[in-house]
Amino acid sequence: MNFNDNLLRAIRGEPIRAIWFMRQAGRYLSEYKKLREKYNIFEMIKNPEISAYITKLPVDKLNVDGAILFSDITIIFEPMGIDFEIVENKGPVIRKVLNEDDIRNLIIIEPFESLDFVYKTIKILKSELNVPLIGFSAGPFTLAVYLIEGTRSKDFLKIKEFMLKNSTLFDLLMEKLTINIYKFLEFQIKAGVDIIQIFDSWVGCLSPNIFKLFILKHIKNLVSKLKQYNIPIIYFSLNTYSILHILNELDVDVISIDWRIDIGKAREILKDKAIQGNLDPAILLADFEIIKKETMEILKSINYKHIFNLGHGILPNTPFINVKKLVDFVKEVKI
Ligand code: 1CP
Repeated sequence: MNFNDNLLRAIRGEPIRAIWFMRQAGRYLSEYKKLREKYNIFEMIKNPEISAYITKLPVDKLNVDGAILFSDITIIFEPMGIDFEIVENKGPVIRKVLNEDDIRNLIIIEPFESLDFVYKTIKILKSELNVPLIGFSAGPFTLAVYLIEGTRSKDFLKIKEFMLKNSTLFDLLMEKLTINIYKFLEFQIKAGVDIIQIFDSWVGCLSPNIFKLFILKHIKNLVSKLKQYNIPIIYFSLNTYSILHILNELDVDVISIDWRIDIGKAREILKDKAIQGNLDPAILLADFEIIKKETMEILKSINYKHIFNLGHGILPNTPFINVKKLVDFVKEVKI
């Protein structure tokens, strides 16, 4: 079995095309839907055989250049002592949002003890995969949003009010979350993942100045500690055109952008960083002629250090055939 290292080579800047998708192991796959009739998401994540099977599905079926561990950003909540559930069509819901005491007493996790199933899943995958395995965590702000808002938010007003009124306590929360995220990512690296992606989905709700004042140092701290392991780091967020120049300061290898940014413009701002993205996931609901046209727009706008991906995860109602045809198209088309 030849190892396909296109993704690692594209990140390094070699003239090669690489493609994978966020949420490539999800509801648009019939095999996934079948399993979900029997198990809930945490039963699947906590079962290393099932989790490894789902992780491999898109690699086998689509021939993508990377596998992303089937897990969730909330998987560290249980060992942190957070009471929560994943609600259908809504996502994570925290049963009791954190107060000052909860933040001061937040548990620092020991992943080798509490998240053994993740270790086992990674070990299975490393022996069976022929593409790089992407491990991941959320960024500290994105976890803080769930812990303070209670659930995904439209306006992020609770977290903003909290951080502005209790900035010292917010800083402590960010520090503790950053330690936990670091420990979780270090643990995945030790288990064998080849690439790390930090999903900081919600930082784009902040102004550039607030992002700089309240968030940036924690991400920098996380990244600088991870750097010792010498594996590529991808930083993903949404709605970040206005802070892209600040993200360029991060010592990460890849910045993942959404579709609201022209990728050619992002190339100018992000200088020599690799860029991941940025097809709108909704495009995959359209006819293939439109998918092809929008994909060509992207490929024509960026010709080095590019990893083809969507700007966010694959939508559950995406026709599988469209995803399959897109992978083949990106792999074959000459510009
Ligand atoms: O089948 C189901 O009902 C479960 C749906 C589901 C799935 C498939 C959840 C609940 N999580 C996951 C897996 C998951 N989550 C992966 C697996 C690997 C892959 O990409 O194929 C990854 C990388 C995530 C990451 C994740 N979870 C993020 C960051 C990326 C993003 O979407 O912005 C976030 C914010 C979450 C929280 C979460 N967990 C589940 C849902 C539906 C959500 C999102 C809810 C929200 O928008 O707030």
